[in-house]
Amino acid sequence: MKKLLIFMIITLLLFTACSKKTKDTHLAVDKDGKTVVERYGKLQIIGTNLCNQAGEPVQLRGMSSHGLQWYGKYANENVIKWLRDDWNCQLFRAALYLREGGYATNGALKPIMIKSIEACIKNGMYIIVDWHVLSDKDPLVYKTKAIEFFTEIAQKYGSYPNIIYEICNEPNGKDVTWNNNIKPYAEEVIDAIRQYDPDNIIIVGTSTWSQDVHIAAQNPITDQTNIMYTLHFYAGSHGEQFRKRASDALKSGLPIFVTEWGTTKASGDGGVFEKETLEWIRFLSANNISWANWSVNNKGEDSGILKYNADKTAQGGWQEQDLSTSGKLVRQILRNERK
Ligand code: DCB
Repeated sequence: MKKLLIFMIITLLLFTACSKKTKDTHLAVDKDGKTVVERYGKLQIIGTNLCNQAGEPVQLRGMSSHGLQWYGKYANENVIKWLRDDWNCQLFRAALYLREGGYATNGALKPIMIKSIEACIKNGMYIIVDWHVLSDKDPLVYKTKAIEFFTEIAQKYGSYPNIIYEICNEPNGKDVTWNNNIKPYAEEVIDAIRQYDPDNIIIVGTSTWSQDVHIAAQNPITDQTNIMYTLHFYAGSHGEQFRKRASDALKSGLPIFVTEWGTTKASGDGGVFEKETLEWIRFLSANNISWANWSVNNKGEDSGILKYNADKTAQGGWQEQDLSTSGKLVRQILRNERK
């Protein structure tokens, strides 16, 4: 009887310890009011794991903005704090497009990026500074601009543990290869960042809209530390084949960060794929792969977290009825209400 009692007490203690740990790892702010950046500090890569300053593996989760040229109104302090406190976001990704009215022709987007960075620093969140290569396809097209931009960001903010650089969102096109375009571009941009920021995480996109981690794994960047590689997926278009790519890449030593994923088809529209989304979420959690969901907007596309034209003020504080089907699902996932 006594033995049974002791056994039960030990089991209970172990269970409480474990569940506490799982919960803590996903909190934007813990019960003592400590932010994720206060708890984790400077990030680092050990093996294929993203780790905190103490060397323990961590998984970071949060939301991506849509293109700042269209939805930069959401990249403000109130929305970012709301996403931290109500959505339990540990990170925010600010998507600086080059084309489609982006930074290549619109320098006024830089202050919006700066505002996002400063809001995340103030709120103890990580910020992914996303150089959103997309319709430009080849990252080499804007290499000089990228070097200039990232040098400035590294100089100003490289000493903050909050900063994560994503230097090349989704290179694509049949002539844009990892070996000839992306890797040479990445090496130069990384060198520029490292002059001022020796150790914050730098994430590199992969070919075919950041789907080809298996190709990057054959020829990774060497002589650099704290480098990760991007895999993007849309749950309605990409499934088991991509998860296998990710597992194989991890096995071969490639650290992976899913800087963008959606609950929809690859177009960002076409319905919400709940079952497929949850399958992905379980995979990412099991492998400690960090992620950002696409995206914060009220354009009316299915991957947007707000309903068409909902939320006119862009200050956060959204009600359930303002959220899209995707918004409701992703919020529940982030709040640890769905697994
Ligand atoms: C990526 C891009 C992202 C794009 C989403 C959804 O592109 F990184 O910028 O977002 O995935 O497609 C969409 C927005 C739309 C906007 C459009 C163009 O949601 O509102 O009009 O960007 O700015 C992908 C990802 C995968 C594939 C193709 C694209 N794919 N793509 O597998 O074919 O061509 O944009």
